[in-house]
Order: sequence, then structure tokens, then C-alpha cells
Amino acid sequence: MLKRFFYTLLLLTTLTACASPTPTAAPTPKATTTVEVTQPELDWWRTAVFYEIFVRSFYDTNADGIGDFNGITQKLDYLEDLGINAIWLMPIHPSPSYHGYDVLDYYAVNPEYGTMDDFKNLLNEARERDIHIIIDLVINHTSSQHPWFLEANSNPDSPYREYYVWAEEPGAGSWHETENGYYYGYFWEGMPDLNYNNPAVTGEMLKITDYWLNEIGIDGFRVDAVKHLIEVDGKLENTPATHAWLKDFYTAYKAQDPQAYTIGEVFGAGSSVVKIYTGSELDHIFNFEMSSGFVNSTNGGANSGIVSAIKFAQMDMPDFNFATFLTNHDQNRVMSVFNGNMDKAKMAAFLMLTSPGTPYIYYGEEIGMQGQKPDEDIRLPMQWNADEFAGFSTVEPWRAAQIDYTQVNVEAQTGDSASLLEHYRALIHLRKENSTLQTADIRLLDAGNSGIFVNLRVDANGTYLVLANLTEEPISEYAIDLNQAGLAESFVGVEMLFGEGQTQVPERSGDSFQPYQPFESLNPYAMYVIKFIP
Ligand SMILES: [Ca+2]
Ligand SMILES: [Ca+2]
Repeated sequence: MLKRFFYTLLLLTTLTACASPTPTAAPTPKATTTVEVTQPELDWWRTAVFYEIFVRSFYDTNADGIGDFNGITQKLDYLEDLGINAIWLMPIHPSPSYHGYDVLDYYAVNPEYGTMDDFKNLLNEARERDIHIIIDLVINHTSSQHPWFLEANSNPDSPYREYYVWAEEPGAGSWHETENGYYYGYFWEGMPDLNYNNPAVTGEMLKITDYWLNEIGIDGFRVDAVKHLIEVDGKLENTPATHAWLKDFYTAYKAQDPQAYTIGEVFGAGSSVVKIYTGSELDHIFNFEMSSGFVNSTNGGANSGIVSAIKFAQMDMPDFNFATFLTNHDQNRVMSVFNGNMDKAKMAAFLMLTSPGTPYIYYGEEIGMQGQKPDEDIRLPMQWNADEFAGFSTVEPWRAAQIDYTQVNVEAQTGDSASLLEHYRALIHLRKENSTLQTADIRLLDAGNSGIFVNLRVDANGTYLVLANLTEEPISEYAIDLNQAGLAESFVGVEMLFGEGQTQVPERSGDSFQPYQPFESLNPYAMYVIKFIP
């Protein structure tokens, strides 16, 4: 399509080489300790539980109907109690749009959300609570009102001209006409794509990452639309040039801050694609295959979706070093996918929070907020209580909250052990207190019934049985085959970590376990985590 796509990245390499990259990924073993089990220290994001926030909709503290940084600061106690220990803020920069994915100034914060001092205060208060904060980094494109683009568009001789992608004639894909030729903007005309074949653009982006990591002190970035960075010859996604650019980017930002974390959005990626980007290009990728597995197995009452997602992961990403989620800000809210079915919402949360992979919870998911597209309606004000405007603001919000807020809200669910909020809280704390649930190996088991999902999580810290009845009917026809798990030891006790009831130890005769039926009948949507004591 365009010859300039074949530029080499030599200049970029030179640029990043000056930054004396520090090797970072190598885990350092803990010094001798009195604890029996010693493990290599994991990067902080491997054991985190993230919470995605749309700032505009979280909490308004200055009565303008728009959520703000101070609002998040005021709600940090809520988030800490919930148990999350990392936050992803959707775009916080000045922008002409309500969502912020078209940036006007990468060095400033959106004045509607507060001042830079407000933002720094949020960072400090979060740090006090051991909560990490990452922000959206929108690098594929700027706003068409960004000063770079205004200059590039009005003056073809400007050095900013080559910050973007131009052609005399519209080619394949999304080209937009101006007085001085056509520019490429994959998503829409208001978002002109940056030209990463131009080392100057790469230099600008690294200045921006350095500013946020080292001047401001954030912990990393969620990198937007990462598969679209560099188009080559009409190929618009996942090009070798994009991968090459990301490899240099990885070296550069790790040199700026060895503890910095990036997670890339590769929309729709399953484990085989996640694998290509992870480790040498970005720290994490969202695994959409796992997400569909959690949601579809729950919705359909059959284990095939989650079982195949896990099998794909075992093949391509056996350490499950990726991020998981149920739905995000680009998808209908998961409670709407489940038509308001509380049992299903609880089941999906259980599947995600007992599986390996770093979970991301979308704000409001934990109380069962609903929302279906258009996009504005999946990003509505958080429902804090039954007061007017859902307790989000004292004035009419930027967009009205869902009408169910009088029943569905944080205040109503807090302390109610049957609520979705307390279910999330219990599962998050269970995960944090049992590192096996975070990062251990997962071994799928067969129970002879497609309505049952059962696996063992096994590492040096313990052996945990995760068991769920995905259906709305009781199941008594089942038996778990523990022999598939390759367990060497016998067990003398069980500890019920999640779920009601008492159960017995799996019996072993000789080399093999008897078929295991921890409960005669599994109630509809029953969920258990049982620790086996050797
Ligand atoms: Ca406000
Ligand atoms: Ca692009």
C-alpha cells in the first residue's frame, strides 16, 4: 500500500539503545526463609486483581455530574475492602469525546476529571493501600484536533506531516479526504493513525511513557488497539512491523521503569495470539478466549466452552501469564448477557476468580449493573445507593443511571451475604489468601457430566478442588476421576474454603483414587473450593 511502511526501525533502535536497558523479567529467588515452601518472587501483576474504571462514571465529588479523580480517591476504601489491588483507568487525557480514546494532549489530564494534583493525590492514596494504578495509553492514533494533526493537515511541509499516514489517492481501508490529500484513520476520521515508521513518533511516545512512569509515578499502561499499530501492504492487524516495534517498545519502557507493566488490547485474541505478544512485547494481553469460556459455559450450563479455552491455554500459554475478564467497556455488561440472572453472574465470577490468569473486574460488575450498547449505556454511572442519581452525584449526571439503581446498588448489597457484591468480595479474598488459586497449574478433571466443571489447582502450597454445577438443576449422577491429575500423595483431610456443607476425603486404594463424589447431590449452581490436606 505505502512504501513508507517499509522503513527500517534502525533509528528507533539507536534511540532506545542510549537508555541502557535493565534486565527485569528474571525473577529473583527469595533469600532463605523459615517457610517450608520457597518460590521465585512473581511480578506484582501476576498476583493482582484489577478493577477497570471509567472515571466519568465512577463518583462525582464537585457536583458537575461528571466523575472525577477525587471521587475515586474517596472510594478507595470501598475498593480496598472489595479486595482489588490494582486499577486500570480508562483514558484520563483531555479529549473532545466523552470516552477519551482520541487524545488532545498526552501530558495533561482531562480538566473535567480534576487537576494533575488531584491525580497525584489519587496515586499517593492508592499507594498507601498497596493499590497499583495503570492508565490507558492510546497510541495508534490521536484526536484529529491534536496540535500535531492540525499542523500536519494544514501544512504539508511541516515536520508533523510524517507523524501521520498520507496518500495522494485513497487506498484500501479507512482513508479520509482533506484539502491536502488523504490520511489514514482506521477507527474513524476523528482518529488519524500515527505513523510508527517515523522514528520521531516513536520518540514522542517514549517521552510520554517516561513522563507518566517517572515524573508522575503511575505503574503502567493498558495499551489500546495494539494490533493496529503498523499497517503493511493492506494488512491491517498483527503485522510483523507491529511486532518488531513492540519489541523495541518493551526494551524501552522497561529501561524507563523495570517494574512498569503493560497490558495490550488485541481485541478477540485467544491463547495462540496472546502467546505471540507476551513477554518480549507486552507483559500481558487480555485473553478473550478465556473470557468467552467463562461467560458461555455459564450461560449454556455446559463445561465445553471453559474446558476448551483452558486446553488452548495449556497448549500455548501453559503458565497462564495473561489477563482474564468477563466483559469490558466495549461489550454488553455480563449481567445483561445473563438477562439479570444472579446465579449466572455468581457462577461466572466464581469461574474467573478461581482460574489462573490475572482477573480484571469492570466497575459495577460486582453489584450486577446491567447495560447494553450503545457504548454510553455500558459505561453508566456507578450505582452507590438508592438516593437520587444513584448516589453517584448530587446533580443530574452526564448520563442517567440505570433505572434499577434503587434495588441494585453498593449500599443495599454491603453486608448481605447472599448478594453478588459479598460473593465477589469473598472470592477475591479467597484468591488473595491462597496463592495456589492465582498462579498454580490447573488440571482439568472429568466428572462424567457436561454440566459439571471440575479441576484441581496444584502447587507446592496445596491441592485445591474447584467444583461447580453449571446448571439450574441438581446433579447427582456424577463421579470425579482424580486419577487424571497425576497426584502422588494420599489425603487425610479436607478443608471447605468456599461453599456450604461437609464432605469426605477422597479414598485411595493402591495406586488409584476411587471415583470421588464429595456430595451426593450438587445443588443448582453449587460452587465449591475444597482443599485436600495431605
Ligand atoms: Ca465531577
Ligand atoms: Ca495504525
